[in-house]
Amino acid sequence: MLKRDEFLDLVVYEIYPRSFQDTNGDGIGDLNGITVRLDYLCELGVNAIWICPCYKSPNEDNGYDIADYRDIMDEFGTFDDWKRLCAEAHKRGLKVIMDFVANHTSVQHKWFKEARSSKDNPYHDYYYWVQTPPNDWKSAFGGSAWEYNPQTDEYYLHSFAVGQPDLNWENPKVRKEMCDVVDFWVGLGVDGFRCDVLDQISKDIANDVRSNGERLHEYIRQLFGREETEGIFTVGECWGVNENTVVDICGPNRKELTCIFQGDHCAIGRSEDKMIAKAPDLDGQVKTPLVRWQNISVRQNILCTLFTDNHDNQWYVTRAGNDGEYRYETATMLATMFFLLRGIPFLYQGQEIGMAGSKHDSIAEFRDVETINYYNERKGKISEEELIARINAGSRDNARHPFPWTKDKATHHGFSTATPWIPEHASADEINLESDLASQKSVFRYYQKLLKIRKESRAIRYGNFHDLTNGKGNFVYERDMDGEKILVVCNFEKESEISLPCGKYTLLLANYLDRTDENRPFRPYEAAVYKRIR
Ligand code: TEU
Ligand code: CA
Repeated sequence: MLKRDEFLDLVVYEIYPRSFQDTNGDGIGDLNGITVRLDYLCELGVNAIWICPCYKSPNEDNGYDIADYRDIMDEFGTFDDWKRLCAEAHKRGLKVIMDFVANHTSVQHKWFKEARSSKDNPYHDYYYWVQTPPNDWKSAFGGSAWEYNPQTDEYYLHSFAVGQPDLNWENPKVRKEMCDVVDFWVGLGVDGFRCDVLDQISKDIANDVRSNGERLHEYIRQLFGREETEGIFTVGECWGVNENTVVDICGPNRKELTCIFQGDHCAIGRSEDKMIAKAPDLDGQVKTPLVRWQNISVRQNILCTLFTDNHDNQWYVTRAGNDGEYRYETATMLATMFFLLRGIPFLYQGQEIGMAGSKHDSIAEFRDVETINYYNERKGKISEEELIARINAGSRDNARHPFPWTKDKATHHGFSTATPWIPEHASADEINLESDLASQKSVFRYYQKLLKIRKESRAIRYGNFHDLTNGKGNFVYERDMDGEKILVVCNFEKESEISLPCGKYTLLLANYLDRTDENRPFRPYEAAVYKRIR
């Protein structure tokens, strides 16, 4: 159980188990693979792990299609493996956050197997059924969101893959079932939940409303506003939330969520079509929304989430910066910019070693349902070259290659003794933990120092935020509390003169090893952190 202020001490590390560490030689990451790497996470300096879905699943969407909310996916190990992981994490002071997928199940779930069998089955209205599609809603993974079910001569709704039927939250039995799932895992010692597309559980099909429906707060409060969930950390994936609605969900006394992922900075480096890359605009697409949310956070007393990467997106280093000659500088500048802000940092596995986009030649090297559907819908309509280029730019598989622990090719860079379920990152020989640690410019060691500064500074964890930027091409801000002042300077692509507020400074951290005097020009993707003496 955590109190609200303690949430600001959290530094969460997101783990995609399938791609983290294999320990039984089947080429698939597993729960024991997380357990054996817990000391590594403590060394990095995180204090919580968010485990992407590890429940029973046919893996049409790599675990986000759940067939049993109360049992562990065969490929990831046993329930005892999960219990051991949870106990070992808690032994190290690591909080355990599970992924809570409330909007849909797998078609393999018992509830759906029953529901689709006949119209009068008691589970039938656990899902949405129509005689004919009432609208042209599309699935997030392409194609119609309505799938025909011959057994009942009806269509069911699936906002995502065909195998992910949406649960009907208007049905009180569904709400009770999902509260029981939460209580089951809280009873096993889970400290929190990351709530998958939570704002989509309240819809209004008749009025063309796909998310943020009028009963959303009622449903969230029913899930997490109970005595059983007092002190449980919850972060909602609610992309549709804005400044006005965020307080309704995350306000201190709302008894709904601790925080949400606000994603206004997530569009950088891509077009409307997420597979089509676009030149980044760090000022307009990152600095501006970050400043806005920092001010909202202070003004409305809500807890922001601070994140650049996750398992759904091309690496931020590639989208927002320079993943070639300035990969180290970009990775460390972004880390400095994001993780000294006011809010709760979320790191995704691999960003601590400066992971960047990969390059593959054929659709056969991809696994993600969204990517494969995208390819199949366009094959033959645009050139294969253009299609593969788009997929390399925007596929979620960029974030799902096996974690490269070492330089050793025989063990697939330390991930597995068997051929991994997905091809390795094309640059795993260069970008891996072993090589990073051997380098003078180690992203991992920079993250370690950055997280240590955060851990030791009350101004950074609880303090105010002041935007001190003048002009474009950089982001300068200060965090202050009780006289402690931390100044953060982040330069973007071009070398620039950055005049700092007058005062005396002590340099705490810099990503250019020769940064001494604060008055010399800031170089491409240079970052520096100062303690202001006065
Ligand atoms: O993603 C929800 C979501 O935001 C998707 O629309 C996301 O943008 C997707 O990756 C399309 O680009 C969550 C999970 O993070 C994702 O892995 C799942 O596939 C999805 O929900 C369905 O559970
Ligand atoms: Ca395995």
